[in-house]
Amino acid sequence: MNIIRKRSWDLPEREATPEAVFFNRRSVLAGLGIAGASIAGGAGLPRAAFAEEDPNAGLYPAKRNEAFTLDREITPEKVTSIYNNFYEFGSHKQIASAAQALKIRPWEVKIDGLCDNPQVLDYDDLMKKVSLEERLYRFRCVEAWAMAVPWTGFPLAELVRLASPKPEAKYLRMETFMDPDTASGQRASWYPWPYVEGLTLAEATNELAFMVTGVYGKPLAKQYGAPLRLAVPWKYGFKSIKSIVRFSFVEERPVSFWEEIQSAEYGFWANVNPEVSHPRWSQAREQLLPTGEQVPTQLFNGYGEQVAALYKGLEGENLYM
Ligand SMILES: Nc1nc2c(c(=O)[nH]1)N[C@H]1C(S)=C(S)[C@@H](COP(=O)(O)O)O[C@H]1N2
Ligand SMILES: [Mo]
Repeated sequence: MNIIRKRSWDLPEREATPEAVFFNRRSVLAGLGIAGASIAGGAGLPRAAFAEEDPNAGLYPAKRNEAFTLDREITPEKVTSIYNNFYEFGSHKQIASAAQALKIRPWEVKIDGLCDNPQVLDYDDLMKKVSLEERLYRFRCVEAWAMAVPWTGFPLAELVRLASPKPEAKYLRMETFMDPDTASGQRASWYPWPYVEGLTLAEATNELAFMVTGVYGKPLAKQYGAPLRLAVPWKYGFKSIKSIVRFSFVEERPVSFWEEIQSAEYGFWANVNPEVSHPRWSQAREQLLPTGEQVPTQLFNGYGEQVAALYKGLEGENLYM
């Protein structure tokens, strides 16, 4: 399954977008089987996943917010916890063990840029300022695999409120940690590390934009982007940046990680739309993990009622890639 990596340095395009090559029903099932054979049960997580004391463990499980329901089954934890995209730990899906090297305590979160309350916060202190809830969200990767996950967290709007952005702030730029010693993927210098993503402030304060701190009723395991990752379920998965260390309020539109690598294929907006194909494949259908069952893709991943109004007047933009 590593065939696409063996000449990586002369394959910038394929290396940048391996999921389409990687994803087919057989490879997913084989991947799950191989990873499954090496673990001792439980949720499928290596023992190290529980090694660090978590002072917030008592906050889980948080009460479910019934406003966020699903049209499909929750994807089992034993599936989603061993099939992850986290390039900091490798350009394939079996990064769960490698990701356990990430040290998430202490974890500083910096809030800066055009805001009245710039600050550096310890993650555990941030947790005291917010209230957690559980939401069931669909998730759709740009490469057409999909899952449904019970995230725990708080609205991104709460963090924006803490910062109190100035009127000139138009975008929220988010950045992942940078630590090539623990994240071997970051030693690959052809990628524009650290991982960056951005939203307009209107998107960041939409009720659906969610800061994730837990999943399946527990603190977030590292492979999902502990201790703090984004979930924007109406956008393709690459917008949902993991292991965030910095939030900056800025006037100019940030250039995100994948956009910088391949702007013709991964744009800033990246809203899910079955009718707008990726340059190399159709987005009309998606494949549910882990069976590969094909289901029709929905506009805004089914969240149009909450988010369609955000894009009025922006029809001239590439909203769907
Ligand atoms: N920092 C960082 N965030 C990231 C990525 C990544 O490689 N690094 N991959 C993105 C992509 S392409 C997807 S599909 C989702 C995968 O999230 P999951 O592993 O929890 O399913 O994370 C997104 N966030
Ligand atoms: Mo993705």
